[in-house]
Amino acid sequence: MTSSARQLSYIELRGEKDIECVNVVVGDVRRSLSPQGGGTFLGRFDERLSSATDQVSLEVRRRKTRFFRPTETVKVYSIEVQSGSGRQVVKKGRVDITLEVSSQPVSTDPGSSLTAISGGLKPTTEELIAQCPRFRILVVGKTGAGKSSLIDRVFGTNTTGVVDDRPGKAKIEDGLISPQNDRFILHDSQGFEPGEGCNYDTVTSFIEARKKEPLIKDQLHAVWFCFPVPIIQYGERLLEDGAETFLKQSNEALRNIPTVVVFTKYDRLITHVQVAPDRDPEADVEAEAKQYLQTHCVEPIRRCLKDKAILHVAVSSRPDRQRGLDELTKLTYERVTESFTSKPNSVSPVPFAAAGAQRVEPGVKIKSSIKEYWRALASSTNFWGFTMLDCLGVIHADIISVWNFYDPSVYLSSEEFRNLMVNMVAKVDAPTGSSPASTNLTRSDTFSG
Ligand SMILES: Nc1nc2c(ncn2[C@@H]2O[C@H](COP(=O)(O)OP(=O)(O)OP(=O)(O)O)[C@@H](O)[C@H]2O)c(=O)[nH]1
Ligand SMILES: [Mg+2]
Repeated sequence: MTSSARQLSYIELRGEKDIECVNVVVGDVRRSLSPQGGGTFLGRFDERLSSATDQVSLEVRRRKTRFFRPTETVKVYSIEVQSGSGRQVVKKGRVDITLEVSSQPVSTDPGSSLTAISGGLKPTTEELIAQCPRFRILVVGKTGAGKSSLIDRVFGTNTTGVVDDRPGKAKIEDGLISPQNDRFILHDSQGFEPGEGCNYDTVTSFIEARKKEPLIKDQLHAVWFCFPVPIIQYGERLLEDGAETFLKQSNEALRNIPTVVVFTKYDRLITHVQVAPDRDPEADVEAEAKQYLQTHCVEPIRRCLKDKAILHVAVSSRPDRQRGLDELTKLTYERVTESFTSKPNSVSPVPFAAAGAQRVEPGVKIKSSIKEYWRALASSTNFWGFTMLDCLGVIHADIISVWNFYDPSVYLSSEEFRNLMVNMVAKVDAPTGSSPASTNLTRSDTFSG
């Protein structure tokens, strides 16, 4: 079946010479524009515009300069595409953007986007990714709570340098896809100041609206509530007035959405306990910190939520502290699996997206890839009758999508890398006189559980 849809066919950005790279994001698709020199970047493609918003975002990464810009920055420009087809020129500060939109017939067959890798054999992960291409997470917390630092540690991104010039409502509603890891969408309540009632209302309405989305890929998959561990002796407080009201109000809205309370900057508490003047040098620092956390963080939140059990974890985003991040990833994955898995012993798209997006916990990836995915594969007849090359191609595609390595030049998915892998297997495994490409698998060659 076919219908007509608008497609972005051409985009060009003219800016300054310090622009390092430009990504265009249309709906769930991100592409890099090719550099033309002199601050000009362009791309020709046939991405269908997202019908919900008809919005295109451009992420512009600028180099550091010795004096004026000590770190790299990423700025996000959002463009509302005008109705109809044709050329549209937009000026954003010192950047000129040209878009060309055309009307094209498109197939409405739901299976048509799945490309067979070879001989009709499809990567098993492709269908899961088509149903839920990204893990959608909302991170809530006051300004400076450590939200961006936490996201960067868990997802291997660089959001702390991002300057987002979109208005507050768009920031939370549209979400942000990182150029370093496009397997998750971040909805960040950034700039949440204590007492900003309307900002809290924006977040609650956003949560409610996402609950009504019919497709799981558009729903919220997890929420992290970030509270920096307060050092009471310094006069710091866990719950500002607005935050307490918001926590109570959002509790109802968050029912059935995997939510974890994250106590951030835990390293500050450890240091505080270590240097306390009257402390017994033999006492266990971790045990004291845990007790403090229970009294000053967990209990107040539990009281605020009228004794409702809360999932919580203390983390630090400092490079030498990993443990809390592993725990947070595992806890989130488990809750997401409970909430979004309908059939036992099956791989569901949302937990699969959660496992793929994170970059701290190999165990979660292994659980998602080996325990469920490989077991499903072993009990299927997927590989029966296909050549070794077809099968390797599929396994290769699946492994890359599960592990979500940072691979900006897309080398791991290239033909070159695939050939390298096939040749390696040929040397190790092929019987004399046969090539892996031509060896057909029989049922007994398939994997056994
Ligand atoms: N000691 C310590 N400092 C941290 C930690 N995480 C973040 N910080 C520092 O806290 C400050 C704020 O961190 P961000 O990650 O930008 O906080 P944010 O919540 O994203 O803030 P907004 O974007 O303004 O809403 C920065 O100076 C970080 O270096 C942590 O785990 N430990
Ligand atoms: Mg931030």
